[in-house]
Amino acid sequence: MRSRRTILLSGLGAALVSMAARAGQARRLEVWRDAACGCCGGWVDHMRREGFAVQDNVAGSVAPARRMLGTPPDLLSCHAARVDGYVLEGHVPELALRRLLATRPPGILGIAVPAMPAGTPGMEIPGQPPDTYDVIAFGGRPHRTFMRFRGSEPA
Ligand SMILES: [Cu+2]
Repeated sequence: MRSRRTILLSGLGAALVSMAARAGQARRLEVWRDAACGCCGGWVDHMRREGFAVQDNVAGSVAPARRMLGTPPDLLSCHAARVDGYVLEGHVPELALRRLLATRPPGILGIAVPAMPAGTPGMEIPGQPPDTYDVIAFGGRPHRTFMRFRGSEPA
């Protein structure tokens, strides 16, 4: 039988290993946005704060990147991104991305927050209450709601 001390130490070891894994594999995120988009920069800052190593591609148009990624034209917002093989569109909260990466539901190409709801990460508008909005999963048919948020919190 393992002693209490051994169990405590192995628990600590596991925690250290997972911390090291997280620090070592700064998750890489590629973004495509146009230079004039202020709220896109706000979203990039949000993702950097959450620990993503962001490769920020500023382009005259996001359309070629969307064609390359296969972003559905009915879910457009202001910027496109790719993380770990998944396609993102718009002000997707990090929490929704984290759930996608942890659960990897079959048949999903990516997630999107169409348009630009107020209160999404990078779209905080002083004095305006956050909208309630859906994060949409695409890739299957039809699109479906992946998570619902109000501002940056699940609703
Ligand atoms: Cu935006």
